Amino acid sequence: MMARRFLTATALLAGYAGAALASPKPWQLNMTPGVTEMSRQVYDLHMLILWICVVIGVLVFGAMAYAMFKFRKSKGAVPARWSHNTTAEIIWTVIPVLILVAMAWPATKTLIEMADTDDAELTVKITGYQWLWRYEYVGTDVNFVSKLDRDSDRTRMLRSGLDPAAVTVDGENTYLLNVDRPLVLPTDTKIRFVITANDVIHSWWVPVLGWKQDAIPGFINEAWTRIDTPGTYRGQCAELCGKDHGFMPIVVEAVPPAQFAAWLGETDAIAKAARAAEGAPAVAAASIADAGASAADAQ
Ligand SMILES: [Cu+2]
Repeated sequence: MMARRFLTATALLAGYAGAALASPKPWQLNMTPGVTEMSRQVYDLHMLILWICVVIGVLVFGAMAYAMFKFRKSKGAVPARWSHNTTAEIIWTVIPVLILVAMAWPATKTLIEMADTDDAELTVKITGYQWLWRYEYVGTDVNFVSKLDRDSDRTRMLRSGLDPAAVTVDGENTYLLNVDRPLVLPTDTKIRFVITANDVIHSWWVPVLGWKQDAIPGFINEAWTRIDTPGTYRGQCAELCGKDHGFMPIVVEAVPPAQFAAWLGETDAIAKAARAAEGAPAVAAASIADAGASAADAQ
């Protein structure tokens, strides 16, 4: 496949060998191929269409440059007098139509696949708020908010005197890119997202997944992913949603399915204990207080 060859060539040029580009790097010029089959299809489309545009650009601007140089007035060129040529008009109508169809065909195929949320093994509801995200694992009690981490939040304050470069995780600068509680997801699992908002329009965007989806109050939008590679993937709200729009990052922690099942089971048990503690009568509250306290710690 031609697009795949372009992808490989670009990958080699960029100097990485198949490894997932988890975060954009300084001076990175191109988009990320991502960590899902769908994001790679999107990347391939992007490269295919980029190269089609490059070829068209070279042909059109090349022809213009040649004509301007070859038939310039100082060489005594005389302009042609005809104003209508049916053959030329048919050619310059039919060729662009063929090019558009050639681009629309793979793009439509990808869009249809992108919209197909059937047979998902896990559903996560995402709600955008000013200015944080809520994640609910449908069918469990796991339901938490994820907001800008404390380090970034303190540093961003006016005249905090703190150094943004000092906000790091594992040596990576995560200023305004880290959250207190990441969205934990399993790899190799079809995950369906239902996305909405509580106040204004937000947009949930993690570039390595290959799409972004608007979070609109009163509407439920859908999207899905199947992540290949475990890792920490970062994103941000991509819809101008108010004064702290720039301070609502997204972090996805993709872990192997077994590790995810363990995490979900444990977190669900804590959430259920906390709920039981809330609803418990006063006499029983003392015995459950410990469970509640540990649940609060875990939050
Ligand atoms: Cu937002």
